[in-house]
Amino acid sequence: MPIPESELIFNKDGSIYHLNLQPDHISDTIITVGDPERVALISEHFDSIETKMHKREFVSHVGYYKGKRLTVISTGMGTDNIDILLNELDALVNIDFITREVRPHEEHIALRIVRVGTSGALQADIPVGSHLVTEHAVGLDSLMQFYPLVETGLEIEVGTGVQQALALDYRPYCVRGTDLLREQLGAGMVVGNTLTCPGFYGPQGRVLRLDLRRPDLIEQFQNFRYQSAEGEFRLTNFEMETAGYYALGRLLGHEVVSLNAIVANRATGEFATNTDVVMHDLIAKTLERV
Ligand code: R1P
Ligand code: URA
Repeated sequence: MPIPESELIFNKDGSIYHLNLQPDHISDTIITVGDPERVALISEHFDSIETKMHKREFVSHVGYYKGKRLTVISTGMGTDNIDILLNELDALVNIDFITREVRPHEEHIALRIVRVGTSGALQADIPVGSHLVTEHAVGLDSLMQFYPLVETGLEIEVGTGVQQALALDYRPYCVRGTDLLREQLGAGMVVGNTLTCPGFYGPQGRVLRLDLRRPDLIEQFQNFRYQSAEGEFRLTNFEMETAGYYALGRLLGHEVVSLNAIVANRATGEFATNTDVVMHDLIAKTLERV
């Protein structure tokens, strides 16, 4: 059955609605960033750039790095944008734009998607300036209220534990990322469990002029522990997209990894004075390994 025009939306040039890209624009390996200005910081290392596109916060550069075709796309902030990003990237490779039909299972293309973003550490032993690769992502956002995500026993138990620890009236979702990609891209980095928050201030326990409903939120995040057969589980850092990536990656059949430049530490109260250098080094590692 063809997907209706109101659901799979094309622009006049045949590109997909928000990303503004056509199927032959993208490569199988995609680096994603939150900040649109970070796209050029990555593509400036390319040998050549074949396509530049932008619409809203989605800026895309496609080109070659040491002979390998790469796409870099910015997403802006939040898992609502990751819903758009993952669904539209998947459509570019797994839906026939002429017939509007999903390609057969045997023709499924699995993309490799590498998020390169900033993040705040929750634990004192993860210093600002370090690089962290996400093993499990825990989503406090509502995105998975709308998809039939299948979680493992451990993932459900961690989500239930976080729900109880924070006395939430919903169970956060928890997803372990792709092991192979984490080992390849995250070699030598801190391996952590990332909390994805639906905001930067209140949902990350920051107080400017507004009081919080949960004044001890940061302590609750920091003190959360879950004992499993694999050892002790703790939350190491937070940001605003990773759980959406990991959950939609699993649902759509794409390999995803989140690499985090730790720019803040909420246990010590520090913020990095050299965020540009921390991000530059993470970009260099990513390009060498991808
Ligand atoms: C908040 O400042 C933003 O920074 C982090 C958060 O996830 C959020 O998007 O990631 P990026 O640096 O990739 O945007
Ligand atoms: N990004 C976030 O979402 N939180 C931080 O503390 C730092 C970067």
